[in-house]
Amino acid sequence: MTDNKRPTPDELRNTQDATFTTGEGKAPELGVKNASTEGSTYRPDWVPEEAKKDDTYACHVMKGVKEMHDGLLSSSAHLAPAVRPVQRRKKLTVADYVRGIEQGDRVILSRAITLVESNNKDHFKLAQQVLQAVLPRTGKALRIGITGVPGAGKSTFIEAFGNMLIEAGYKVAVLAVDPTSQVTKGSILGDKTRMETLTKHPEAYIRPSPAGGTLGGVARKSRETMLLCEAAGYDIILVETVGVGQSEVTVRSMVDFFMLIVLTGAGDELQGIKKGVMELADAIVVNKADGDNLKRALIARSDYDRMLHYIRPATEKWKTQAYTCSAVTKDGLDELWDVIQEFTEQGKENGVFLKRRQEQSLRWVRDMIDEHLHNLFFNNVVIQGRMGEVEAAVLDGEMSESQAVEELIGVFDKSLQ
Ligand SMILES: Nc1nc2c(ncn2[C@@H]2O[C@H](COP(=O)(O)OP(=O)(O)OP(=O)(O)O)[C@@H](O)[C@H]2O)c(=O)[nH]1
Ligand SMILES: [Mg+2]
Repeated sequence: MTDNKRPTPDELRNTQDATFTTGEGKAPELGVKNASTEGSTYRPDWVPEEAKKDDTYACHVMKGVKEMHDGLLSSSAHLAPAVRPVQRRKKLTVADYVRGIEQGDRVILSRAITLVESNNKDHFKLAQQVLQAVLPRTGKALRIGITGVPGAGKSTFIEAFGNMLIEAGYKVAVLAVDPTSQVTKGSILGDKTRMETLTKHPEAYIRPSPAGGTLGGVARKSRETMLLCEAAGYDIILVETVGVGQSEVTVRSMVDFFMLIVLTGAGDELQGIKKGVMELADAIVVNKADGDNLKRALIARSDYDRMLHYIRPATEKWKTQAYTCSAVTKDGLDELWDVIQEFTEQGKENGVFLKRRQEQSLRWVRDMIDEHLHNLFFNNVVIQGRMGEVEAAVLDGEMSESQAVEELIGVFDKSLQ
């Protein structure tokens, strides 16, 4: 076992076994006095006649047995509470994390992501040091965002598309951004059931959404998770988000290419897709173009293409178009990958790709400042003490909203001096 490698299940089993036996990991031989068992056993009151002559009789009773033969606790159990050996995880240093990530160690990568997702201040500091150290290795992956209403087939698509990319020789990481996961207690996205083969694939890494509270919190954690995955050698990052609320805007702001997965049935009203979401997309993909649905999918595709005429494309010098595919039969996936590659090549040539990345970096900085200031204000004890009173005054009509803001900002300013 090397220092930076976690033990294999077999190694782990061996160490655990050793804690339940004595000496060198071997069970003591019956009747033989053993330094570690001596004094902890005694002979029972009754032993067979012939055994009285022989001290090596096997039957010794251990003291402090906590359970009776029927599995119930003995009356003296409370005197000797059961102590389970706890396997503590070795604390990793920044160098351990960096080395592990650079070697593509998935266990260390997961631990680093957990650090990034933690709300603990020390973890935050450590995470930032790790990020800083791996920064030169980031930025080389292609970042693809995928959105669509629930049931559009995002997860099934990612399973099929991800496997296709792996077959083509890429390492793929799948992340999810779901600001509602705090409420639903667990991510509804990035669900591993729909990504069965991808989950098991050594060239794929799947991480569900962090539970970050505010969308800003989730956004920061997701971006940093993306950077860690890039540093760990993943070439393509697929970021899934559900097509409701503000999360598409967040994901758009962290990816190079953004696709909207839709279902057949023309008209955006039908699927609750807002025009705003179409404006973010570099491709609209009509999924489930298979079987009886194929004809309808082709009609939907031209309907979307028509709608796109009236919408400003999301990316400069790129024409957003509609495509069809089937995540089940895998038809159209190749074509879509060609489109993404063309988009990337073209963007790198005309400078749009880099420009977007730079704008995104600066946007991240500003967003993080916003988030930080927001927390600083609302977690301020003086503000917390004053807030209720000011809000009540607004509700009673004694104070205008603007006065309330001025009052609270004034209080905040003073508290900082
Ligand atoms: N026929 C057909 N069914 C599909 C296709 N893609 C997905 N489905 C089915 O559509 C249903 C929803 O697919 P998901 O992949 O879970 O959809 P999702 O967009 O991830 O849904 P949420 O995670 O709830 O947002 C499943 O029953 C899939 O089997 C497809 O290309 N063709
Ligand atoms: Mg899903």
